Amino acid sequence: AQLEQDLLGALTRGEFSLHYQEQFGAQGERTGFEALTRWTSPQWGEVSPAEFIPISEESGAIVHLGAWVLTQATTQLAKWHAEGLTDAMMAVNVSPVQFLRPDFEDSVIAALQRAQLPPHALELKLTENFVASHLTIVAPRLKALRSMGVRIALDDFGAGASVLSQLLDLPLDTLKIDRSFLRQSGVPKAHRVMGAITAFARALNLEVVLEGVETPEHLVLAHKLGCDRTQGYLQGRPAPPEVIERRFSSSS
Ligand code: G
Ligand code: G
Ligand code: NA
Repeated sequence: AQLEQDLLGALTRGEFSLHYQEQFGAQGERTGFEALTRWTSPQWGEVSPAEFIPISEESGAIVHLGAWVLTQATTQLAKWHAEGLTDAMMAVNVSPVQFLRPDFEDSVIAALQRAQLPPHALELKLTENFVASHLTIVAPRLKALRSMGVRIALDDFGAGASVLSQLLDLPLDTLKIDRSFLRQSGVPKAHRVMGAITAFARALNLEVVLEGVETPEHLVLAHKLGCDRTQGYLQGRPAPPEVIERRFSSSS
């Protein structure tokens, strides 16, 4: 309860920051970033989003936090575009509570306009579980966002409970394979399932992102599977923007 109280004021006290993790294409080129929220509390130290996101969903604080994340991440991307990374995309995690707000679409439009970014530079990440379990309310909203040009990614794919036929009519751009499959990547069955997921994605014309790439073997597997993008500790841990910038000035 104390943590929850603290969380409510944390945004105005400026205790949140964004880290960014790079994503790379099949040729090893940087395709963009995922924004990941960090909370550094004077009292609790570094609190994991796995802990504070669910709490802020319950209290409703996620609405303000989510809006702040969207603004920060698009502002940062615009800066990187201006510095020459003109094709880079930004993936942002969207919580169900945030997405279901009637003004969510407007907040996306506003963030893009403020940052003067093309809509396709922004990728909104929703979990498969959320989308599949709220299909009738989610589908029309996805259509509206997609018709603006914003990209939609289905996150943690394979860990949720969707019926595949439900996904056929959804306006999606990207499937992000759940990290749990890669953790079992020594298991032939897990390989075959990842192969099936990528084939499914291709049948729907979706890009595939493999997350949790931690070893050279994982990267080889991603290439064998034909994944369009990879993300993980092997290629770069999430880090503050100034650290990310040092990485790209040393690699170009
Ligand atoms: O960065 P880390 O792996 O610790 O994040 C843990 C979880 O928290 C991940 O599943 C990630 O998607 C989620 N997360 C991180 N930042 C945000 C955010 O800004 N909004 C939402 N809704 N989830 C986030
Ligand atoms: O599902 P999502 O993309 O939101 O997950 C992002 C989370 O995964 C972030 O919290 C990030 O810190 C974490 N992460 C990123 N790369 C790796 C990795 O290679 N291995 C593991 N175990 N976690 C990772
Ligand atoms: Na996630």
